[in-house]
Amino acid sequence: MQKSYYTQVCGLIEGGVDLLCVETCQDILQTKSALFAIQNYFEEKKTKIPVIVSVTVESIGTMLMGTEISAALTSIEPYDIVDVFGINCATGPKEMEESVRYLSNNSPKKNFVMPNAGIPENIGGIAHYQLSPNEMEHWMKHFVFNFGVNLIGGCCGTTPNHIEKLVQIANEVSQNKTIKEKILSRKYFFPSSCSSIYSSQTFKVEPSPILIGERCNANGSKKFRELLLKDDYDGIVQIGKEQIKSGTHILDICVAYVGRDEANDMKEIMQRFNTQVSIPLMIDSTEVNVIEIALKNYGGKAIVNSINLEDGENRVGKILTLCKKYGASVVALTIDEDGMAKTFQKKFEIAKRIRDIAVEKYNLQEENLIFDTLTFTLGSGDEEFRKSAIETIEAIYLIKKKFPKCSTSLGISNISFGLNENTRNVLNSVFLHYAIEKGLDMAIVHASKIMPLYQIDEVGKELSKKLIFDERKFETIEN
Ligand code: THG
Repeated sequence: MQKSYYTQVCGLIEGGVDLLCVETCQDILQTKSALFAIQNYFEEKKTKIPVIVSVTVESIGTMLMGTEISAALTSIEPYDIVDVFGINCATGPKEMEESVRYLSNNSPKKNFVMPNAGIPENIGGIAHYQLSPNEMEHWMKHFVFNFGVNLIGGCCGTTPNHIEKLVQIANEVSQNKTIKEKILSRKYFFPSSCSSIYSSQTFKVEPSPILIGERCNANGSKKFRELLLKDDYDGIVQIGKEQIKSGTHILDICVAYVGRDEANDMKEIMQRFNTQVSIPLMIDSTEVNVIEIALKNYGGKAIVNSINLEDGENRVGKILTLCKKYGASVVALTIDEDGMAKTFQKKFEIAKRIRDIAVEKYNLQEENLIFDTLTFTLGSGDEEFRKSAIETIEAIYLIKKKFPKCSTSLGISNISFGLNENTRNVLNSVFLHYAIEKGLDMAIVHASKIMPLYQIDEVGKELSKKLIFDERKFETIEN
């Protein structure tokens, strides 16, 4: 599709068009393929003309595939080449009101509305459009004057009489300085988010945290691994769905397994998860080509898990380039050339270094950065790691304080590797509690095993707390 769009882009631009309008979009992944083609053309030819993306929202309030307007916006917002975002076709202006209100309140892009002259009525096999030019004028004035819509047009069923009304509205705005300024200074709130093709998920929830399901992981789940070894991709979809039932907001996907083709497994899984799983995905891989295949096959806005500075800036650069190109957020681990940082100061220092590279060199917005300050297990008894949990959560506090626009995440289960299952569930839950107190936004967890504190007995709570905060006391014999 991208190739076919590229041909069209060449023809249109070389034929002299003033702007490109990717419109009547039904499938957000298809829209992205058009955007890649446009992006490639702009880069190759060192040129840029304005771009409109316009999705089609059915009367039920979503796109044909079930995409909510918030999910469509989240998916397309990262593309800097898109100047204008809006909706066209399918319905008249009345049915579009809630979507237009949403875009007015939330979209950082200029807003666009191009309705039909009402919902088409099928009379004797021919579509009839019943909305009069005056009714069109009424609604479009509402959109422009109350919602601050920047660009208007008429889609199916509109006649020169409808368009004449739109021109009058445009003239009225350009002659009225106050209204013009009001439209240009529209306030919006666009929170950091990721999305599936169905719905969008903010990085901040009340109460915290965002739960990221850890079960779709070839290294972290025996069940997943066994299904993968049988090429049972549909069984894998079920593991994804089960996690949604236990309250997971995002799914972490890791298919790295020795002796298997990780890129092919990732592609098979993304093509299924893209449409069959309702929540957004986190792509857990260290391989640049695997990450690219995943992003290419995903219509939503994914999170890439992860980057670090282990091999210096080269690899980080490659992955950040992909995040920018495909519009993804990214998890950054506090690891550098010297290995995994142990103290909160060093963890912060690495986070800052990554932040500076991502923002200054790769033009990624701070909102798309999620720092994972990593923890070693407290289950080994190793003297060196007794303060691991403290350092990890202090680093979260510092990062949130210095970079409030960035998010933080942790793989909670790492804290308890080596302990028995019951102990793990208790320690994980208590550790999560204290990490949240320090400002943790997201946690990679086995959601159904996380318990609220009140469900944990006092002994379990107290022992976990002592372990986490290194409050070891030696029993001494008096006398
Ligand atoms: N940070 C980031 N990503 C990560 C991690 C992190 N991804 C991988 C990992 N850590 C988080 N995921 C898991 C998944 C499973 C387990 C731990 C972390 C786990 N599994 C059981 C075990 O190994 O004992 C297996 C249980 C089973 O087989 O069913 O503990 O920190 N950014």
